[in-house]
Amino acid sequence: MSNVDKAEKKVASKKSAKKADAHIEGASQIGIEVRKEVDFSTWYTQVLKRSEMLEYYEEVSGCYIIRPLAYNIWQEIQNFFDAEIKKLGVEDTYFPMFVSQRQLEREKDHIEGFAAEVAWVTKAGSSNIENPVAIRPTSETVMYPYFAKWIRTYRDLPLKLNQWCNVVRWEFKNPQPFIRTREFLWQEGHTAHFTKEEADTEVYKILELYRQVYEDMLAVPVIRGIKSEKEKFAGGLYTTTLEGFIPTTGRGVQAATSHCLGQNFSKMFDIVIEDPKDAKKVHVWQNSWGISTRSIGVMVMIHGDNKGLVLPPRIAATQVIVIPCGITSKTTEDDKKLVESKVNDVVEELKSVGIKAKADLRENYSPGYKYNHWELKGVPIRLEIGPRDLQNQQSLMVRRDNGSKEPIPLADLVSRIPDTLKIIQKDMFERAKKVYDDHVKIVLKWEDFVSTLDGKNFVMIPWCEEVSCETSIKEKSTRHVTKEEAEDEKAPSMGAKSLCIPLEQPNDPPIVPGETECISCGKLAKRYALFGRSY
Ligand code: 87F
Repeated sequence: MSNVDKAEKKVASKKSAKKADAHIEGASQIGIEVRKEVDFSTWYTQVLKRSEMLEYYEEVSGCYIIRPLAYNIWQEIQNFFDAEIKKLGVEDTYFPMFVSQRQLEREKDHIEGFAAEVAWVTKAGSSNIENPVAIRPTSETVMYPYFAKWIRTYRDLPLKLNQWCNVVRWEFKNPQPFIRTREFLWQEGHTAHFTKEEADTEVYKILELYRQVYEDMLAVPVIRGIKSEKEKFAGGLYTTTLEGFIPTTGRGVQAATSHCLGQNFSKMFDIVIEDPKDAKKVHVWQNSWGISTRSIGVMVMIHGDNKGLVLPPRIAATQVIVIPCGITSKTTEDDKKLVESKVNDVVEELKSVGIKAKADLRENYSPGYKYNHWELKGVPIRLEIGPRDLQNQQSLMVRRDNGSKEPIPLADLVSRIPDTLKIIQKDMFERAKKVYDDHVKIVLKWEDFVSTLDGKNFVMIPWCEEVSCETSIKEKSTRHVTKEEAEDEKAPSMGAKSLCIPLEQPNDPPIVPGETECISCGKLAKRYALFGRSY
């Protein structure tokens, strides 16, 4: 049995042990049967599968089928981000997915530590391929030989390319849909600049766009920061990052990264131009940046509840579902027709003002069944219209995010629905932001570090920023437990990593240069750093 198969077996046995207390009483056949708070990983897969976002691909472990409901979210992200980078002068491109061993290993720092995850094509039919090719885990080594060819003079700069593609990283840690998968979708941007300043500016512009994807589209709060020396992309100069937080598990998740590669790759790949001033060869400054389908998983983990998905309006394929109700055996055929035609009218009216509305006029399902169905799928607003509503010229509006119900005059729907969608978007973000903020704890002495972490928190500490100190923090916060205990989310064993050095530094208390000490090693602290257990 492979490592991965074993890991999957373990997860399955853990699930059955937990099942008893996780079970949701009276959960309908189509709904979610386990509580998010009790058995998070079963809850997560149930939500994804039953909402029809995703299907397990039985053939290859760690691979999943992204179904239309989820793929649509990816397309929303693509549409927004692609339009924004076009404004920055970035052009879309497509490079081959195969890379030769010679190119892949050209930049040693970069591949070191990643090599074990690279998948290789070694056979064609039954014969061995003489020079096996790797499947791209990222495309620096695919693209940069061609940057060297295309960049000759400063007039060829800046070169700004992006590709939307799949990448393969053959992970052996527990796979999780969207969060850790062997193949995933992303965009990778690769740019070359004449000056460091220009590269720096772009790194932060891209980071800001990633922030907008998470916070403004997915309603997922993130902390912006710089990676430590230990956690940065080894092939680069510095790495900026967005760090998310999953409150249910207390774990962090890297949401997107924007790297300044400095001149490391341009030196390795010989990407040079002549300085217009003195005709000397100068190496270009490079950046690379990426955001992936992991973002969908983070959104589901944060907003989903015990009824299923909760989608932020901005990325929901269906924003409003209109359902006829109150039709009984006593309702006349004419009244039923009236209700149905009003349902259709409302949908058309909402569509005409740009709302993604749909009617559920299925005959063979009760209104209650339909409510559960669309709640499971996370549709932000449900409108109920029945014979009595028609008499009163109103409709009942039900919010998915907080369950609140409010009758709305039919004549007001075209103004109230767009407003309410905006309010839902804002409320979802603000609720999640408050939870995140409440779980970031400033810790000023080492004795409080592990216990604060164990309380499912991130820990913000005055830190010396040294690699050896980070290694020691990880070691000191790793609980040495038995195998069985380690499987249990309630007995965390994983050590803490530095997640980032936040761009927005706390100032209460401030770091006093030459005075404030690192809480782990006692050397002088440079800045506050965010530590946590992470995915
Ligand atoms: C796995 C195998 C081989 C990450 C890997 O972050 C190589 C790598 O280079 C690897 N996993 N990385 C770092 C990727 C850096 C960078 N590439 C462009 C990004 C964003 C997009």
